[in-house]
Amino acid sequence: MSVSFPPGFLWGTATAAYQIEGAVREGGRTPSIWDTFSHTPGKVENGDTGDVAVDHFHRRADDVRLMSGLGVNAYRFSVSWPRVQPTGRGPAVQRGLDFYRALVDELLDHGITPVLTLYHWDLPQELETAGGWPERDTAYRFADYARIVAEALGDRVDRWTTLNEPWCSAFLGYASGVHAPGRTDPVAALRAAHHLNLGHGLAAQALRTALPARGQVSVSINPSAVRARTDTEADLDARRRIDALANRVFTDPMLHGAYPADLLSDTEHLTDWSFVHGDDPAVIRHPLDSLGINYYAPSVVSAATDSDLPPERNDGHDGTRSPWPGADGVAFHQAPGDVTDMGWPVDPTGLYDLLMRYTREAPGLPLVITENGAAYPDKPGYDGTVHDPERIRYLHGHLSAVHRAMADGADVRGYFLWSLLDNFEWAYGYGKRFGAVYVDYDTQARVPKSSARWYAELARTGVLPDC
Ligand code: IFM
Repeated sequence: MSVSFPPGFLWGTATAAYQIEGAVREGGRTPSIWDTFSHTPGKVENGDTGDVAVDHFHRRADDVRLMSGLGVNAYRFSVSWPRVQPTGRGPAVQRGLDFYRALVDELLDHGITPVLTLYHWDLPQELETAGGWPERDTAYRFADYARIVAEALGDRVDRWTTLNEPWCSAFLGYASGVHAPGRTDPVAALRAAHHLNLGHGLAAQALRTALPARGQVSVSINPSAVRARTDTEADLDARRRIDALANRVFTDPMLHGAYPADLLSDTEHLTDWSFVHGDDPAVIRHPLDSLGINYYAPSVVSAATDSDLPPERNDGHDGTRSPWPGADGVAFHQAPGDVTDMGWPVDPTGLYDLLMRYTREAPGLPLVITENGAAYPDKPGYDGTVHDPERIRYLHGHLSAVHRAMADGADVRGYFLWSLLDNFEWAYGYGKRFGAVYVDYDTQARVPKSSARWYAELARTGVLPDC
């Protein structure tokens, strides 16, 4: 049976600056932590970097036309901090702001709503050299940068997101080290998590001050749908611990103004959390206009037994450093069923569960799926077309879960397919393709896959057909 989404639902695609722009040395841009990291041998598969990426910096207008052809009504992109404020301090570089102003104007000319993310992981390297997110000052620098971008674009962008997936910035960046800046210090990761939260709250305040009344403020988290392998007390406790580190470390201060007591006690052997100052939780709990949820796959955990591997997130990395400070004794397991090219299980029920969880936890707060999608090893056929039926099945399953959650009371306002284009997939380089549009990395030619046409029809009609 086909199902319909309400009129006004946002049907979008999403990207991030470092993953698509390239042009890393143009217009006064200076290196971000991802430039440094990707140029460090052994950090990114195949030695890939974002130097050229998919050349969106030069192909911006064509990419907007491409989106318009797909019929989407919204586009989520991120601003590169080192492109607009190269050292992370001081005045903005006009050429950097002009790029985003032109992008936004082209989107608006095509009837596409811009949804702007301020931070999708590309911290100016100079701020990392000064200590990065483990240092409190970075949160204040982020709020200044938010003000600069809001003053420049607030007259034409209504939807603002502070951070994208602060879990990845804090725990993959500073604990497991598989993301930039590649540090492996669990205490630095907890400090980073707090300063990202603080930066979010301070930036949200700065946005409210700088934006017209219609401006909307949000944050995109990647909550984990954590499942216990069994319902033994030990496995349920493993789930509680990972839920604290994956989810509540961000959502408790953001939504409720306090860190979870169990998180503080689970990590007390590492830190006394004295880096949280008196008013910080109140600053972090800035009222939001919506909550962005990025979802790909659930996690299955248990109490570790002797035969289990060290606690790693099921993300395809086989590094031995854990991204989970204080969660020794927890093991991760592969969920059963199909997997994507990332090795991530395909399980839309995790998305349903998360939508219902935040519906209960934050009544009245609208939800937006700000990322969902899958990587598959897509290749053009003999006639140059690219068929990706697995991606259509993945999207269909997840959108059915969104619809079911809405029928059960979740106030979901939009869905953003990750990603518009194949692009630089962080530590995996260009080997993993998430795009609805195929990119030939030799010629930069764009070829909409069959999923792009399928999604265009959905965006046009709002009707999810039977699959
Ligand atoms: O490519 C990333 C994106 O930058 C953040 N969310 C997950 C995506 C797929 O790994």
